[in-house]
Amino acid sequence: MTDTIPNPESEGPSGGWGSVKSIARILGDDKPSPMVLEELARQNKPGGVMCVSCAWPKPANYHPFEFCENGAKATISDLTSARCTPGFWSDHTVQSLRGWKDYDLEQTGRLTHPLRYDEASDRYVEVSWDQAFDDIGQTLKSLPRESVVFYSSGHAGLEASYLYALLARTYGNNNLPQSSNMCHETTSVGLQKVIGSPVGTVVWEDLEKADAFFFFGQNPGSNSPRFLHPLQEAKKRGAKIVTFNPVVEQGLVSFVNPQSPVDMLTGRETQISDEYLQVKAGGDIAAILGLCKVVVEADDAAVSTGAARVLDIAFIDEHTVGLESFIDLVRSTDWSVIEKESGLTETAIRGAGELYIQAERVIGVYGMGLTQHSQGALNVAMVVNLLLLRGNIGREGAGCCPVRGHSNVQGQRTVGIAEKAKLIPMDKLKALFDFDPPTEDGVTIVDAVKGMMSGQIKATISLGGNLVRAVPDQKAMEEAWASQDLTVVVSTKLNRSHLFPGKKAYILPCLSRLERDEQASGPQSVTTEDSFSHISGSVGKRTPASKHLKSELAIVTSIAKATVAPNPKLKWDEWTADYSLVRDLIEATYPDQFGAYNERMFEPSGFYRGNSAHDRVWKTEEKKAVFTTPKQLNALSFDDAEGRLRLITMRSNDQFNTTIYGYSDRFRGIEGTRDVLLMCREDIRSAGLSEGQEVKLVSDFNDGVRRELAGLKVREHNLPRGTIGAYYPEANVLIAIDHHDELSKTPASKAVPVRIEA
Ligand SMILES: Nc1nc2c(c(=O)[nH]1)N[C@H]1C(S)=C(S)[C@@H](COP(=O)(O)OP(=O)(O)OC[C@H]3O[C@@H](n4cnc5c(=O)[nH]c(N)nc54)[C@H](O)[C@@H]3O)O[C@H]1N2
Ligand SMILES: Nc1nc2c(c(=O)[nH]1)N[C@H]1C(S)=C(S)[C@@H](COP(=O)(O)OP(=O)(O)OC[C@H]3O[C@@H](n4cnc5c(=O)[nH]c(N)nc54)[C@H](O)[C@@H]3O)O[C@H]1N2
Ligand SMILES: [Mo]
Repeated sequence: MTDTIPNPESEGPSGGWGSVKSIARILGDDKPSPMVLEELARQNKPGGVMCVSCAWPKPANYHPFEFCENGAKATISDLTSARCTPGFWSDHTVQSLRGWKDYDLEQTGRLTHPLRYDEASDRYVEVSWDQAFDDIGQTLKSLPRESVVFYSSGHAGLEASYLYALLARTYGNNNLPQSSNMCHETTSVGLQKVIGSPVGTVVWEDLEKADAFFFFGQNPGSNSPRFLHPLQEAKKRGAKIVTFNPVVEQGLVSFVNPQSPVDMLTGRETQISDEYLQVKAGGDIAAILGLCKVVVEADDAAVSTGAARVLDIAFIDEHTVGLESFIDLVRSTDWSVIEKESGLTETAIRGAGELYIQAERVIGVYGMGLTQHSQGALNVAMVVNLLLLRGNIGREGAGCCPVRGHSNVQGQRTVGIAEKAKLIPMDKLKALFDFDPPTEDGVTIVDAVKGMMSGQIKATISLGGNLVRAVPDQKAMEEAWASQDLTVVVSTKLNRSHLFPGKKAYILPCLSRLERDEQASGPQSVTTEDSFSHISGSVGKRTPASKHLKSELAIVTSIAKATVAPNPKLKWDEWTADYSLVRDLIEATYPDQFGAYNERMFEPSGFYRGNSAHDRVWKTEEKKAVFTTPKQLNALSFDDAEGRLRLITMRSNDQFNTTIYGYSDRFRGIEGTRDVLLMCREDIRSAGLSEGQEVKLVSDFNDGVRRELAGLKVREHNLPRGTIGAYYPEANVLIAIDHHDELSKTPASKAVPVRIEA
């Protein structure tokens, strides 16, 4: 079916020469240091450096080059020779930079000195580290504890992250939201509810044994390209791949392995998806219900003829609750309703359902296409329903595979960066550090943004990230962020968040993980956790971009020393001198997961910290895996009013979140611009528009607030009717902060209700 999917826009298969050319272009125009290729060769191998881009696992049997196009871009971007020195500010005011694109800010290069915002000149000026920490500490001490937020983006290693969480708690709150609050918090909350584990259950060996992969709203070609290697292997041994995605993503259609000389010379493509179902945005609940209907119908037929059951009855009886009410809904829901809600035909869903039944071992993969919806957690629960029907969780070659974003986003949560107090072993912290940890829950990102808007949040420390640009309601957020008493952003590069300084504002420049981290006891290494819950050591070798940089860990402990009352148990200086002591603390806090941490951190593919659901131990309220009966058949919080469209906010192949490397989205055939509105031909025609026409998008959320994005050029794209696409983060101005997953508060960025104004 896939090979007939028209994708005329694409320049060809993902991977292949296109990928090599794309890296070469970045190498050419980003002025990398000469050591880039050597650095790439060390990537994701034992004793090497763990990629600064995404959280895809590191296989024990690694390739000679275990990196991908986007890992290479992230590496090159960190190793650029361009520098954003204090001198940059003699030519630019903060106000003037607000007109710059994200791409242009990124091109200014690595930050070199700590900076303080000077209101009189509207510029950042150089400041000494000591002065910065002193002022930050004084200000934090003067503020109500609950008014300060400690945000982190998922870059920093486990050691710095553990101490950052300790900083917040010894300061006096659990205000530790993270980038996953905009991302896989739906998984942390939704998956926990139904299988008792907040993270995926599969490990690398499962990829090698699976008979089928079902992809729901995850785009490996752009966002986790090394996933394409095990998928290629899977196809070679006859495994099937089925994709549900409104957009025809090239990486899920075909792949040429850029690291296979034979494939590259012959242009030999591997077809990836056997079935590609272009579900409507927000239509997965109905689509998966349809798959379940195929399974249940086949099982009913087997029962009536006395053939072997299609449901895994032994597993269901022993391990699950809730099947009956779910099956009642499956039986009573008409195909016509499923077709209408999903936008797919019964025939297409039946074809996919047959592949599900034929496969003995199935992995369900998902990403932002499921999590970023009003009913994102229900989407996740539906994937679990499908897997549970045939015992596809906690068994070799099967399981649930949420693909995580930032390189250490999952790990930061593991070691204590969490706003939910019940997730933290507070008794351990109390015993280890002799203080009374705060017991009240902290804020999520949505709460934090609303708190800034209402004036209740007065200061934010950001360990990485670009919060102002990443959150919904971005225009209002810019004002709200700048109204705070203090903003501190620990960064490698200039970004838009820096351009809305609080009354006091600091930019604290840090080392990249690629760089040598020298402390009093010698060179340090750090650790990160990947999507499969494996922990790997990472050794930075490159010369730091500036001699004034500090490590993230050293910045965290310096803020802590300036802020938190002295306590002999809080040995911030000793920990900074030797990170292995911090790993001992992590082990003492989480002994079941981090045993022999320092000894095991350089094991090939990292060490596994375990996962209960992987072993069919269900830490849910019911002590079983839970079938969820969906209360609605789409993932939306609005209906299809006349003229209302569902906007997907998308990533290009030339960006990492708010970092824009360039203007080439070659898989989708979009070059030289990001100001596009993707629509199918029928939608263009029925809206009375034509290709190339400039339009304005306006929000159609039910709160009456005017939100708009102008200057988008209409472009025909292969999409289901009623589903349109524009790029993130540019489109974030259109999303209401109150439009989020009901359970986890993850912003609903994949079906934003909008209208078009010509
Ligand atoms: N190169 C690169 N790599 C990255 C990132 C990056 O920006 N660039 N970001 C990193 C981060 S933080 C994350 S979280 C991950 C994100 O990686 P992904 O989870 O892949 O996220 P997206 O690309 O936002 O969306 C995934 C897919 O969902 C589809 N989709 C949209 N709406 C729906 C829907 O309603 N149903 C279904 N079934 N599909 C839908 C989109 O078409 C898209 O193909 O990638 C990480 N890796
Ligand atoms: N509309 C819409 N909004 C979205 C999404 C979407 O799909 N659609 N996706 C959401 C998702 S999945 C996520 S994860 C968030 C991302 O939100 P964030 O994590 O806040 O944003 P990033 O763009 O990843 O942050 C980039 C900045 O991090 C800094 N940085 C880079 N490397 C390092 C480092 O090693 N250390 C430190 N300290 N700083 C570093 C640089 O200064 C860079 O400018 O956005 C979310 N927002
Ligand atoms: Mo993410």
